[in-house]
Amino acid sequence: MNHLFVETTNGVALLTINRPKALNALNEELLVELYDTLQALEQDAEVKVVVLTGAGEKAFVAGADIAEMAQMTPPAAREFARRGQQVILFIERMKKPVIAAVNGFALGGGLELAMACDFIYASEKAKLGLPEVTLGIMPGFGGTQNLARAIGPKRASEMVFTGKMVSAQKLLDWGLINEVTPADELLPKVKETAALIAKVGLLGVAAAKDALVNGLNMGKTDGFKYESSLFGNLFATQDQQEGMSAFLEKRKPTFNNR
Ligand code: DAK
Repeated sequence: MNHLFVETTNGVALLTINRPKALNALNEELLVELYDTLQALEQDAEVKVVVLTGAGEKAFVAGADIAEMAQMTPPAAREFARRGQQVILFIERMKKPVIAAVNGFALGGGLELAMACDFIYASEKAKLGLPEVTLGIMPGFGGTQNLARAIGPKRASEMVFTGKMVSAQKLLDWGLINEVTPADELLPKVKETAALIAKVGLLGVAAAKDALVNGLNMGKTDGFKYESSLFGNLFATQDQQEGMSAFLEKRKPTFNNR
């Protein structure tokens, strides 16, 4: 792998996008590596939760690689879009939670990548935005959809139409970001939260993620039905037996994710 580092400790995989010279901009090779790596992490029984961050102090991801995009023919642009959407959709459907640790600029495809994650923690230095219109294009990795759902259509429209960057603190207030920390406390804080998730039953978390992600695209009645169906499925698992037995026997559960 040329552009990614992976380090797994106690069930938490730290996945670092490493192209700091280009502020971790997403080129096609990186998107392919990201997709392959996320697939491998989903299969890896040691991994319970993934933390996605950017290398260096300046950027999470400064967007799609503009130098590469500038040269693209229409077929190449279509292939690039397909690769990007594959990554975004995979994160949303992945059976393990993915937390974005936004350590700096998260722009364009970078913010879209962060928004595809289950939730976002950010450094107080981070600046986030969707500047695509300044390049004569528009967001294409789900940015309009996910931003409007997270902060409401009025604030999303202003951000998308102006392309301006917004501080992490403001996006915390608007509900896009869960927590803002000093830069050097970002990874420790995210890892602390990831460790809580790594301790619980992965099947329960995976089913809850499914309900949260897919339920948002349904009406409330269908969402409730979907939730109850996933809830019922968990009663065929060893983890449900173990979690409840452990509570009743006043001991800590040992989940085996089956
Ligand atoms: N692509 C390529 N290189 C980039 C880059 C990017 N997005 N962002 C930064 N770099 C490179 C710079 O060119 C520079 O390279 P050198 O000149 O040193 O070789 C190096 O990173 C450092 O950047 P700066 O010198 O510009 O650093 P500053 O601190 O002055 O400024 C900045 C930081 C983040 C404000 C600035 O770099 C900037 O504005 N970057 C571009 C941000 C941007 O516009 N991002 C959005 C890209 S468009 C699609 C779906 C999605 C997308 C496209 C298609 N389909 C489904 C079809 C996504 C589109 C985008 O993300």
